[in-house]
Amino acid sequence: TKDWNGIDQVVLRVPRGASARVSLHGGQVISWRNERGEELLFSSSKAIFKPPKAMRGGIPICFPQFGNCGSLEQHGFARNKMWSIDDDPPPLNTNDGSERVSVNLLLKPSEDDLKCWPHCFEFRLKISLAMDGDLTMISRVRNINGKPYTFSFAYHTYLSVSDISEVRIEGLETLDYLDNLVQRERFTEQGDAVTFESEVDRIYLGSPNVIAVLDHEKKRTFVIRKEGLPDVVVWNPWEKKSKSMVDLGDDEYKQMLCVDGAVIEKPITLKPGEEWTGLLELSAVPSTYCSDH
Ligand code: TA6
Repeated sequence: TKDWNGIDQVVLRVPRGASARVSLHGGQVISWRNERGEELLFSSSKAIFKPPKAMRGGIPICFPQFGNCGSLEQHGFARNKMWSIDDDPPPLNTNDGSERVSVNLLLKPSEDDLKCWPHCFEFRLKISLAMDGDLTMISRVRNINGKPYTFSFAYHTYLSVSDISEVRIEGLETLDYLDNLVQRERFTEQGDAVTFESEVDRIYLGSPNVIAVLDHEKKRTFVIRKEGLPDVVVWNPWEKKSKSMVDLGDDEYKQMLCVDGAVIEKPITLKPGEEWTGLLELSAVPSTYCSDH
């Protein structure tokens, strides 16, 4: 379909008239709605929609580099590329058989890409919407018989929350994290949950495969299940940083929280013919969480 900018989008809808749907622009999920048609991902009201530049929000794919401590642009080039529909995806052995609608996308390096990152890769991305509205993303990166190469990766997931000061993350307690606000110095999480009173920009290391993000006002819990993604990025820019971002409304930091399944501390190295898989499953369930504020 074409959207308001006349930009090609893929929209996945569950059959039988329910309102659950996922919209994609290139390899970026830009909208995920539940069966009541509620939007579950954050999109900035000031997003700059200049394809293929990633818009601020949804779930941009950070590949082959997370952050800016490498030779490539911030978060790598994959999120700024137009992907193609993959008509003939190789079979996946992770399909649990449950009924879902899916689209398969493919990204291969262009001549330009090979100039800045000279590695032969095929990146296959399968995005699925289950009947109950759960969103699954499966990334498969294969080294197509080039020399070995190393990459880092993240599903840069902007969750929509009602009020960041009433949100808590469970599942990261006692973990070590690298704090991007102090040159990635290493700390250990002391709290019984991660809560938010100021800017947070951390990479939690060696996390469990299930993380919960509890939104008090909406009485909603995001359950994040992941495989092959040992690290979790947690980011909220808060007020001061937001004001310096042209593509984020001044107060919008209150309605967003990035919780990214990622591989950063120990990047992946693929030998010729090897393949890496990173699976992320998001669900949004009603919760009776009441903040202790
Ligand atoms: O940790 C997440 C992060 O690296 C933050 O430092 C912030 O830069 C965020 O990603 C957004 O990056 P972007 O390039 O999308 O503005």
